[in-house]
Amino acid sequence: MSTCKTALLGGTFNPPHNVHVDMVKFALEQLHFDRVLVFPAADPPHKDVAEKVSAQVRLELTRLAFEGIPGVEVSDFELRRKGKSYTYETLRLLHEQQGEGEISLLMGQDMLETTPQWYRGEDLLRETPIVVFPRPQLEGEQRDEELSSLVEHLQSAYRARIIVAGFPMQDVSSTELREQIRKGPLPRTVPAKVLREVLAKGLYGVRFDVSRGRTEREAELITLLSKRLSEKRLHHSIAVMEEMERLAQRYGLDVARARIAGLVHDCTKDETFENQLRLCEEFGIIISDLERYSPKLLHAITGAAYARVRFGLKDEEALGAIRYHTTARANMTLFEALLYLADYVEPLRAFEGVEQVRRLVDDRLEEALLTALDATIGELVELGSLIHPDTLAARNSILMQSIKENCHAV
Ligand code: DGI
Ligand code: FE
Ligand code: FE
Repeated sequence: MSTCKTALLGGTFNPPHNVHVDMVKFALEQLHFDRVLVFPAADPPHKDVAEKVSAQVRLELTRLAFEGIPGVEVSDFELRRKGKSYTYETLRLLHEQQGEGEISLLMGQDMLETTPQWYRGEDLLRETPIVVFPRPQLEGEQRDEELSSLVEHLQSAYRARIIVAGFPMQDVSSTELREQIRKGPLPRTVPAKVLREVLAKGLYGVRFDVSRGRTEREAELITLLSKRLSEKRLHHSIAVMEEMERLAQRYGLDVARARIAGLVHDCTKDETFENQLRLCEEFGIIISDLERYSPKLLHAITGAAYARVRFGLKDEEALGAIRYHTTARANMTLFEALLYLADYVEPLRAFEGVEQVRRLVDDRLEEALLTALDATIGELVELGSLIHPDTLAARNSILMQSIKENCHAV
């Protein structure tokens, strides 16, 4: 018989978000479960799941959210079941299928409060170990006591076996997430792969077209860009525009100007190498040898000129930020740094290391920049690519800045 330590997380997952992922990772890494079964709920027979996202689609989104995390199985068990999916019944059927191994339930504090009222809830509490994730503590609130008295009560009334996870379950409202997806700024708290699928399927009423522009000027630019960029690149550009808004608010930059820079930053990205060279000639840009051998770098240089000449963009700071958005440079302005980072962390980005920079970007700008530059340089070395001196100078200038600060402190 298997003695595998299993946990189960059920939910609607409409959409799945990072709190779900973090709870599951915590169970695997800190509580040493061997596996976590994730069970998206079936469509309830008499009422629509919000926004009519079918169980099959929620299952697909949930699979994307947990993809690549060893030990997680996203299961269509609930979807294949006939009748109502009472947790007690689900557990009973699972035990029938797989024999002895114990299955614990993962849940948030809110759910634990209502468990005794569930279908056969008292039996469930007697038979099933539970891991409860506490509500985040608000300043001055006595949540801890509330939770411990609830746990004590359930233990003495039902001999429930309850573990309180040392990891709070942030309050995330799915309704708000869907609203943010629809209206922007795109949330950072939904995995990028999930967001991309939501966009591809147009779920939750999301549209990534002119309607995403907030002013006539933005709408006009989106129309122009949609003729020059692939759909994927246009989505990225709109996501950078919205990320710029978030960062501009955070760091006191003009939001309207920041959004425009984000929107147009990659306006020549989809041009061929020949066209890039033609644009350089047309705009009188002289490029270095190194730039000629690093075609990926040209779009930042031609993009700034194109935005100035063809889009009539007059904001010199924004144009400068576009010019250096790929390589960065020494002693960047705040505008330049924010565009470089918005491009790196926008919510549709899914590459390795992006989460680390996302965690830093709101509070530790320099560290975020340094981490992003280090990762890029590391990757370029790995690929055997050329490294532009501006990229190295950017990194060096941040390091020298922090050395200077440390020296003053001594
Ligand atoms: O245009 P995006 O894809 O949104 O992003 P980007 O403008 O930052 O371009 C990213 C690419 O540019 C990525 O493949 C890494 C590459 N890159 C960044 N700095 C350098 C660089 N490539 C070379 N050869 N040298 C650099 O210094
Ligand atoms: Fe770019
Ligand atoms: Fe970009």
